[in-house]
Amino acid sequence: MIVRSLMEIQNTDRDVTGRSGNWTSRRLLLKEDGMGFSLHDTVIRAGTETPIWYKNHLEAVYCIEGSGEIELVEKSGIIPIRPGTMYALNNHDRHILRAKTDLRLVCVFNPALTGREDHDKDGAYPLMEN
Ligand code: 9YT
Repeated sequence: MIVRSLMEIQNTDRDVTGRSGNWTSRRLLLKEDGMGFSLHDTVIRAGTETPIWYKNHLEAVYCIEGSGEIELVEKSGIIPIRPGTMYALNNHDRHILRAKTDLRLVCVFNPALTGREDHDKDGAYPLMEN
């Protein structure tokens, strides 16, 4: 069994801030933990806009704090994000994530991230072999 707290991973390699400065992802479970998915406690900074397109991963996101919205790129529509909202990018949906206040999101990735992944120019993570 794995037991891990947010406090113990803060300021370690599992605590990743994107180059954009828009988000910090605390990676509670990674590929090396052998669960088949990774689990992150992520903060998206207030006032930011982040283009995302996870071509290589499926992601589910559950909002536990804050308010914001998703704008889908290939379909029209704005989806409000508030505590209790879950969204799952089951079609690798390209979108823009806007945070009105700091957003705290619990994120699950399949396949699991390996550790230090950051968004590329399209807002994707590469598929890592180890
Ligand atoms: C919601 C989202 O995808 N935010 C970007 C960071 C990512 N969730 C991560 O690596 O935790």
